[in-house]
Amino acid sequence: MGLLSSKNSKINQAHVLLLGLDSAGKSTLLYKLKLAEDITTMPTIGFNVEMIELESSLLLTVWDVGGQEKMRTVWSYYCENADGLVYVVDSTDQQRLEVSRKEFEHILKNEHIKNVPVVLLANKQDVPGALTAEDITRIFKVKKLCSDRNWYVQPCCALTGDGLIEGFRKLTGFVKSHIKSRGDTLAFFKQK
Ligand code: G3D
Repeated sequence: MGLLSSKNSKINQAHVLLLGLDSAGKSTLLYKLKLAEDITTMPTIGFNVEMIELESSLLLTVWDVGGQEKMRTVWSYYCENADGLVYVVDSTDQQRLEVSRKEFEHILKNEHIKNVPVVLLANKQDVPGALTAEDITRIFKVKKLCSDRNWYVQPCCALTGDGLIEGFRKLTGFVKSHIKSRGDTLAFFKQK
């Protein structure tokens, strides 16, 4: 999808997939961001769509597809238009950590999101004993799985909002350079 320049403003749009197992905290963090940024909500059956503008030059449309087992099978359908991926992990749910890791590994193999930047949110940092961002980086083998793209692991607490803006800012920066490099590649092929 990428840069869709509005005629009336200089704002560009990018599509961001918000994935993670059910109960990871996706709805909570979107709601928190919405309160912080006064963003628009468009609730729909089965998933949420939110518009977030953290930097004046880029409007993120965030798709929260839902993380129940049934919904995980349709994640791949949403990859086609994605310019960025935010993957939310419940850092306290050690029982389902391996399930979450496998889903993460699986979605990264999707051709449509090859090279698309990723921010992992290590959520629920307010809970004592929560795995740290470093733990999540190691357990999810992020360095290896994301060696073909920009990535970052951000500790956060969706309840208080701590770390959310930082995580989405990081993604915004990545998305901008991803779209730019894709544009440059297109320009390169047009020249040939
Ligand atoms: P989902 O949208 O990924 O399915 P939700 O997850 O946003 O519905 O969150 C699932 C539960 O986790 C909710 O609790 C929510 O309050 C809680 N939660 C989300 N983020 C945090 C966090 O950062 N810290 C803590 N302690 N809890 C969090 P309930 O009790 O409503 O099911």
